[in-house]
Amino acid sequence: MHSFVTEKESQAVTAVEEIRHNWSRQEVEALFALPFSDLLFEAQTMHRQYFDPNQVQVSTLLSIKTGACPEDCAYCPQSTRYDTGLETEKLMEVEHVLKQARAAVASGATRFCMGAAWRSPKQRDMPHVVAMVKGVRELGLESCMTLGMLTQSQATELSEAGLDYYNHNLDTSPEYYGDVITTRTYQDRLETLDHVRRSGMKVCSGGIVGMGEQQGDRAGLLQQLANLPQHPQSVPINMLVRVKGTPLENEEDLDPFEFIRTIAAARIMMPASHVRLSAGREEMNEQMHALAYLAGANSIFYGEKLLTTPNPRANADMALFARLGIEPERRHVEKAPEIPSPHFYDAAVS
Ligand code: SAM
Ligand code: DTB
Ligand code: SF4
Repeated sequence: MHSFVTEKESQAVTAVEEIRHNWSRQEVEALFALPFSDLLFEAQTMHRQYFDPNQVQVSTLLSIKTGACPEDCAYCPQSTRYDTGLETEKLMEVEHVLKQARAAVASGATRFCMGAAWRSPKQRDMPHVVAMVKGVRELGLESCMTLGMLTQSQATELSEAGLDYYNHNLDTSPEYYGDVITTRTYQDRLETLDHVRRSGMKVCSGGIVGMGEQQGDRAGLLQQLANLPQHPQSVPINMLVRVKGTPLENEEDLDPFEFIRTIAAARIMMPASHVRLSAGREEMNEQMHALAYLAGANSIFYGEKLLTTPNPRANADMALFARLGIEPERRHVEKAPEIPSPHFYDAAVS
């Protein structure tokens, strides 16, 4: 550490040499307060201890049920409460999903994520989503779903069907959450994550920045994620996509360096997790992408559409990978010590 870093800042960085679950808000805020170059240096140093810095995992995303969602998430074009002009679609046929999954294989993706605009799945939906999971896995893809809140038995059913990851975001800090969503609580989200973890599936959980929150809220989101009993194996960091008709359509631009700081802090705090550069990439130029990779982002959603909004075209991503010497990650080989299983924690607290 060079002499320009204060003792307080240096403590923030040197305390992170192991995988931790006891971050204080002050410590996380100290990371955000580091000079930009110091923060990126620490993030990149940490990144290299756990991952090949020149590999980025690519996932594709498919909306399997679109719009008409009863929830009131202020950022979301799929909420029935906001007039966003979105065409709604009921649950997709399994065969159609598998056709898209075969296209994802052909495009070089290794993970296939399926998202539904539900508060939670109904029991009658479960046989259909289970069939999708089985079909996707037979194609040799890792599977991921995001279907809203899950009961323990739904999580177990999906896990037994072979679902690898479940995505459920905390979205923001506990303090800011009520300004964005009123139809489900932060505790509801934590409970779904608990059900997913206990079912043995891997957790994908992150949030959205650029919703008018303060830096402290971005720190609070990462603190919540990193202090979960097990770090989410994937951490999507979404930049708000401002969709006309949603309450957040006129939200001000977030300073792009704040976005990069959030990625870097996530990398330092959850060093063995894939940090995914998620929504909002369409508005980011190549330099911004390169900074995000330097800050430790090592996963992207790939393909020209997210769920309902546009994403950079696959060939633009591949062209940038080539210019930066990045390769798509073929298969993730864990360099980190195994992230302990939930049962480890059960034993530790009993
Ligand atoms: N309905 C399920 C749920 O919310 O749990 C799953 C699908 S939902 C669309 C998945 C995630 O997409 C949300 O948690 C949110 O983080 C992200 N998202 C939705 N709209 C977004 C937007 N306009 N900009 C950035 N991220 C968004
Ligand atoms: C996540 O964190 N981001 C993805 C995925 N999980 C499901 C969704 C982004 C959605 C962006 C808005 C849209 O396209 O509808
Ligand atoms: Fe519904 Fe999910 Fe959108 Fe919220 S984020 S409105 S739960 S689809």
